[in-house]
Amino acid sequence: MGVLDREAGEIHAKIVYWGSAGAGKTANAQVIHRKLKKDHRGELQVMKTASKPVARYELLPVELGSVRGLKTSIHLNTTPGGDAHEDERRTLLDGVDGVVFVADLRPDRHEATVASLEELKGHLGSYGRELEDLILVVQYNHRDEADENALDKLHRRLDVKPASQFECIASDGTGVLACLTAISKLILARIRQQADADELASATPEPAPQKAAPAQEELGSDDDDEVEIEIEMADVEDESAAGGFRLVTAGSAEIADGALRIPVRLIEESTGREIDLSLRLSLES
Ligand SMILES: Nc1nc2c(ncn2[C@@H]2O[C@H](COP(=O)(O)OP(=O)(O)O)[C@@H](O)[C@H]2O)c(=O)[nH]1
Ligand SMILES: [Mg+2]
Repeated sequence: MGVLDREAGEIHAKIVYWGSAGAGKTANAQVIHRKLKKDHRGELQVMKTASKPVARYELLPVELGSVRGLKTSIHLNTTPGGDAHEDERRTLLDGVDGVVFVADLRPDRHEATVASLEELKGHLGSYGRELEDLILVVQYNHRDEADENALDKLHRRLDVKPASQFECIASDGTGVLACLTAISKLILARIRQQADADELASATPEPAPQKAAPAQEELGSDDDDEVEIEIEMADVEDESAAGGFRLVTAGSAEIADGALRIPVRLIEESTGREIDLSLRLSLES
């Protein structure tokens, strides 16, 4: 799991891109490798499974540079597909800090997507962990190959509460870096928070429970959670700088008290921050 080493001045974290076969995990890794400046990433390594039939997955070291004075590195890996490679997928989850769950929006892949989420939960359980323990970001991918209802349908079936979610077209890069930026920030904030809490605990030999509680709250305050990271990009269109919000539906519309209520969610493109709103339209009789 994530390491913050103040003496060495370093933070290390691990992100796994998880999802059913064909969901777009490899496409994500390729886009990240292509778009990040060379000094912000290592080589994209295409790994092969030890078991047969041989399947491929990717490893990519990402260097975020100095984040609040600490040299920050992220180990990113995708997973191989296929029933034969469940054990290898499980191994790749060891020590993970955050998962980008690549959910395939194509209707004929919803079943496989749900199964993939179940597999993820099962493997985490084998490490004594739960989905809720780690930072989960859902990437609804293949956006270009599904209609507007697909997201709602799949979202309901997955029944998870991700820290953030994105709609992406990984094959052309849409949304990929915004998704990586969001999960990186969330993970780094958590690692720092944990390290601060550990330091506080070890600095207080006989902690009085009544006093520890407010200190903990302070550490978890919103301000403290904000980690400024910049993922620089090579000379390509900077999608995270595009600014603005994306609007997605966040549930079914309802008619009540002569008005139509439509739950919607605004997602800030650059950070993944979500704002839930309800549109209320009065019905003229
Ligand atoms: N149209 C479209 N194709 C995609 C998208 N994401 C990935 N692909 C393509 O789908 C295929 C499978 O993607 P890949 O990244 O290999 O899936 P993986 O099995 O999860 O690693 C490749 O041909 C990708 O180029 C997308 O959002 N839209
Ligand atoms: Mg792949």
